Amino acid sequence: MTPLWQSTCADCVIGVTKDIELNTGRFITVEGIEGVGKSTNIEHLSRIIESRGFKVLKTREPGGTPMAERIRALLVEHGEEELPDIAELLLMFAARALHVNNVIRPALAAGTWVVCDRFTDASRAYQGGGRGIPMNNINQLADWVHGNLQPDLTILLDAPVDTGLDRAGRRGEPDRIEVERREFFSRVRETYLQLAGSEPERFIVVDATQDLESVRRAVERIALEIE
Ligand code: ATM
Repeated sequence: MTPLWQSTCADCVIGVTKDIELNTGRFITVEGIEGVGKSTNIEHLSRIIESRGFKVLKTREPGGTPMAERIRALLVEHGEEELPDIAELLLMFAARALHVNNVIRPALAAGTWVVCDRFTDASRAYQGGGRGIPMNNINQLADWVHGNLQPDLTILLDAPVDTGLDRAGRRGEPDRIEVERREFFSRVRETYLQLAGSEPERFIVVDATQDLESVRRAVERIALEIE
């Protein structure tokens, strides 16, 4: 059987996107620094969308396919050698290329809504803002890997770094990225907020310092309103 993504990509390459868009699911990404409650709210968001009668695929980055999950392990483990920033960025995009082609595009083409825990905005925030890699290099990779696929909606769960790190710190041993210093996560958060400010039509920023029930209700309203 021909995988769906082949025909989808072929159609996109020749620029016939309008009709396809009418038949595809929505691509929703959820972003934020550690400890802002992404996992819980992704569960809630997905349940509400399902209750509206849509099929939902929950997935995550880096990861989401068997090989991309193996790349994720390389990225988060404390490995036996130093991982240069450029290698970190390229591995993120290698995992993303697998995920976009093998999972996200086929799901959207089949009418499934995709709810993804992090996507390219995380590369902009962590590798761009956090590590200092120029944004135009990241955007070039983004164009190359998924030029004609952008999230329809990005929910940014935002909280001050101390709040996030404090909550995340209670979850056990930090991985290779989580051990970064507070200033690193401040730059990540600032970059997320700048991205949200520069694309207000795509981003919704949710104040994740509110009590859990208020955040949950905010996410619920969003899930009920997405067209
Ligand atoms: P989660 O633990 O939130 O699933 O993500 C793993 C790490 O990958 C996370 N680290 N911290 N803190 C953020 C990081 N990450 C990037 O640095 N760039 C990316 O493009 C993505 C998708 C994730």
